[in-house]
Amino acid sequence: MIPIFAFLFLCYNVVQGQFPRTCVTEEALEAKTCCPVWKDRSPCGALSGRGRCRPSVPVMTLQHAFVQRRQDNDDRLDWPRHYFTSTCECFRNYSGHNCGDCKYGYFGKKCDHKKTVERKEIRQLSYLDRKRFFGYLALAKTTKSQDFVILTTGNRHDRNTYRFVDASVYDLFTWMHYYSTQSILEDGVFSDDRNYAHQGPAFPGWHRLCLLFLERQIQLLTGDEDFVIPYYDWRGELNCSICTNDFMGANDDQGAMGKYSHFASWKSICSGYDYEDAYCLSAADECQMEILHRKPGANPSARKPPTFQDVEDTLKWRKFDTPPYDITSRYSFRNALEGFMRPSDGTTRERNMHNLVHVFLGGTMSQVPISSNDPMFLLHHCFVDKIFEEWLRRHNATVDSYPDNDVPGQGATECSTPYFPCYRNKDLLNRSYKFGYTFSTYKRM
Ligand code: KOJ
Ligand code: ZN
Repeated sequence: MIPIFAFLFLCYNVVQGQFPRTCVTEEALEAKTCCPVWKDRSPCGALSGRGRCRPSVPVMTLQHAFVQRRQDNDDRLDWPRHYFTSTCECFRNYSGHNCGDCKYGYFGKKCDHKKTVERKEIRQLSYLDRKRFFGYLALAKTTKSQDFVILTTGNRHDRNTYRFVDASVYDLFTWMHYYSTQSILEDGVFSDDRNYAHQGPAFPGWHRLCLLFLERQIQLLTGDEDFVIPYYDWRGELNCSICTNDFMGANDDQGAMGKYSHFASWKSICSGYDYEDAYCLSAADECQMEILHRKPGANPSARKPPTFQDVEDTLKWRKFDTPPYDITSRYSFRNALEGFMRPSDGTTRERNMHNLVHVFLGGTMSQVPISSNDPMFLLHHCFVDKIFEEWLRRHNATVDSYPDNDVPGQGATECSTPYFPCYRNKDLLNRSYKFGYTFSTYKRM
């Protein structure tokens, strides 16, 4: 059950963008400052040497010049400067919107202990661990986020219509994906082939960060510091073998999630939403939030997930990404992984890899703005992240493998949208142990 107040809000209006709760007061918005006070009563824990409040650095790219010319073009460009020009910069291993948490991969009062957890294939989890995973997800779906709120507006260019509302921890995560996938307004035109999380070099890192974000939120919610998201190794699957009620849930012939599945009562936020200039008003319509849907293998153009060979072919591309850094990029690891290009020849446009799995699973998962409503999204992207990690390792890649580019929101030094604090897109090209996790080996029968 969604807490009643959040539920009521969701019924009327809905939203996007996660914002630290303490940064949406009139004063903070007016001052464009998001430097929440930490336990020591100083902004960003400055008195304790955890961080400081500082003007966020503008990104000096072509795009930035464009932002300056047209401040109101798109609220997400040059994130988070449309909302906040001053944010926390955290020192040492401190992190979080108020420097009150540790960087991914660290723990302890002083954040000076390194932690490494192992992400496993869902079929490698013990019965108990699997049940725990579903229990944690249920809790995340129904517990209000303490730290963040989301922004609802019928007109994203009119600040007077902004409303910040509560959301559950899981819905907050879903919204962040929704928010970053909405078309970008450029020169007065909404461009479908640009967004902040896909169709460009930010794709692997953006999704890495979204998993880390939810994983951490669930760790904080449950007190289980070792919680990790499992992955789904879909290579060579002939059907979705984890789409059973013991695992990710079975669906009926219409695609509706079966009543004995773990997610039978889950409702999708923002489903059916199709207004370009507003963020997600679907729930304004009598709370018509849909249940989750899936139809694995039903789409004739996506009967099966990618093969072992597709994954091997993807891994061989040495260049992380290539101009023009979009869905037409050739010989690009990112474009092969994302699935706009045939992995074997690096040139033919076809649906494969990540995109193919979304469409293969069908229903909620196949619609970009709402796909993250289905927890299958977590398992799928966790495996995509495992492939990304394998590529980083095989090619000895570093942050410098990330290309300089002018794709809005995807510049090397731009902040990944809409995260707090700032994670530069290029910095996500680090090995996963730096972020505190590794992957199990998994041999399929
Ligand atoms: C959903 C997504 C995505 C791609 C597709 C299919 O989230 O990234 O569906 O192209
Ligand atoms: Zn996505």
